[in-house]
Amino acid sequence: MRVLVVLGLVAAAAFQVASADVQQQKDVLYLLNKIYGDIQDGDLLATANSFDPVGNLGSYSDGGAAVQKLVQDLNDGKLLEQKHWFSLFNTRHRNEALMLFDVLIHCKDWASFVGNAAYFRQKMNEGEFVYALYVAVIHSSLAEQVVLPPLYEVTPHLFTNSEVIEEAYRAKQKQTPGKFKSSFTGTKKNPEQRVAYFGEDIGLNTHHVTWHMEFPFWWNDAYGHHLDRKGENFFWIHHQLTVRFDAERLSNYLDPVGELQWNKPIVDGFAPHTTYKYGGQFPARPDNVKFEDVDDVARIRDMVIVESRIRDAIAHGYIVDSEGKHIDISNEKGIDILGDIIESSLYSPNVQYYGALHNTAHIVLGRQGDPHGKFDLPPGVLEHFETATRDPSFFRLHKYMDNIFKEHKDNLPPYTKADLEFSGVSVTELAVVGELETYFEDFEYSLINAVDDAEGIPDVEISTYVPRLNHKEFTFRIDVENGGAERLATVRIFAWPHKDNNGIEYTFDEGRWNAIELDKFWVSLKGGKTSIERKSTESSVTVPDVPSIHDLFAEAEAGGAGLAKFESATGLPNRFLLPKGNDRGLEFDLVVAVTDGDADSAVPNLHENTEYNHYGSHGVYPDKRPHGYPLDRKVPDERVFEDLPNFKHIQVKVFNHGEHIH
Ligand SMILES: [Cu+2]
Repeated sequence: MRVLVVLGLVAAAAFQVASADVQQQKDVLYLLNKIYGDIQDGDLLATANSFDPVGNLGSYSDGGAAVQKLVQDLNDGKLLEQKHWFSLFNTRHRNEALMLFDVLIHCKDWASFVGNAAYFRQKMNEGEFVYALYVAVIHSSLAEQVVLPPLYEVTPHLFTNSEVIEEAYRAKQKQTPGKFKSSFTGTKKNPEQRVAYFGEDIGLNTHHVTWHMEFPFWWNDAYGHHLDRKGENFFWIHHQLTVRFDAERLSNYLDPVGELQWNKPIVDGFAPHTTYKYGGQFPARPDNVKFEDVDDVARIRDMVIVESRIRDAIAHGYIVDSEGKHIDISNEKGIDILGDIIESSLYSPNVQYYGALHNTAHIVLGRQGDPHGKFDLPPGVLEHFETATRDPSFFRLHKYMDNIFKEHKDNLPPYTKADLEFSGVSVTELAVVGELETYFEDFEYSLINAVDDAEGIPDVEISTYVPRLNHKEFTFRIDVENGGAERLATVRIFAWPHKDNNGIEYTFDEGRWNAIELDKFWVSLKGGKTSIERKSTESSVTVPDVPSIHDLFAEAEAGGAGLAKFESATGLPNRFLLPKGNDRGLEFDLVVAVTDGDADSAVPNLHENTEYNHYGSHGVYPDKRPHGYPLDRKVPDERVFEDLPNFKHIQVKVFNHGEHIH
């Protein structure tokens, strides 16, 4: 189970984690290390060679239906060959990867899980295998404590640029260790390059792809569990990416990103400088390309029609399901249904009518370099969750969808003071201890898995280092006065840019839609004053960096006790908590809302069990308020918030003085 753990201020002691099963941990590392060659562990390789997937059908909870199907296709030579690119958005590739996932998720014990994984690793396409194993480890109850290695070390091609990959090959050939600098794509002539550190950040890419593995659009509850609030989560994670991108742009004196429009040119081109392990370079797209229909995928006019059906549903306040029944969406659950529809996922109540706006748009946009397949190019960066955010048009696309979600949220009645009050509770002080300051640092990771192995040629150390954003540690100090008896409170912290790029102040209503979620946690308020000190390192919306494959092996050897905190990799990297800011100090509105924890909680005994499943996909999400609450709805009159004692609003600045730690 991938849960993001937050230790509330009151219940740290009540929390226990089981440490990983060392053998399982090592098995998964060996399965994912050096995926383009044989398994490097002798025992596991022997298992791969001797395992018979259909030898014991009793070891599958589906009686072996999935494994028989996969073995049949394998024996009939139906499966995609090895050493070929893989894309989840390619129907055939996805179906095959999911056939393996279907086998793994139905394994009743680890021996059969690892036996199948090892067996099919040797025979199936490597990309399909990696994808299937990741989602199986994330979702199988057999692998709850296993920490998955960082994807940028497993498939480095998708995370770094072609120049660095070439140097890595040369180093291996010449048998000389090398450490190569990765640079962000493009030149200073392209203003978009100022924010490339965001879209090309390996941690951001890992966050994005991991989220999509945690909440796959192809998920079917028959696999064993329901993904709580999946559609709403889809909205929220992409909304947060969108507002963060705009904050990065403002930090770098750029206007917020404009939304993509089907009838207008795609303003910014993109040259990915990224290469497939097998399949050549990722295709480029010049500036100002006009949308063209993509053969066998979609016509642009169909995209426009699907968009207008969705917006029609929002205007009506209901959607029509596949049986013609009306489902009301003009309530707080509506966002979840809309998310399912827009993505779309298998949870969509009517995919026939509302289409798959997001998924299709990713392919359509990814193919604009070769819409008719004339040049036989591989898929574009937008057709992989690992690489999508590299292309600035990703953010245009998501701004476009975010604005559709906003239409829905704006249709809901604004919260009243009575809705938001937490009677007797007031926030008397909100302050930041320490300066809000970001800097760049070099981060090094191994490229050993990028290069080919050959008999008799030993490995040499090959790595790359890349600048990445980080921030100095700081602490929020929040003083809360409770006029009543002891009670549970939810503390929600957000920040939004104070001004646009022209120096014009955002209104409260504009600002709150751009709010970046910084933290959310529960605390027990005693009668009288409680002083809360919440450290930046504790933020529940972020996760720590997962250790390298090398360190994960070492941790596993040492017993695996230190691994529990890395089980969930679904949040934003903690070092990415703050937008970059700038030398003058980018002004932000910092707000805290302290609301009734008992009324907010979706699970009992929240204060005693503060396991907080922020982006994780198992079980019920503990906060029953909509994501973004209480700033998710229109605020026609900001006095509602100004007069709210349990809400506090201050101005802060985020600095970046050009510091770079090498
Ligand atoms: Cu996404």
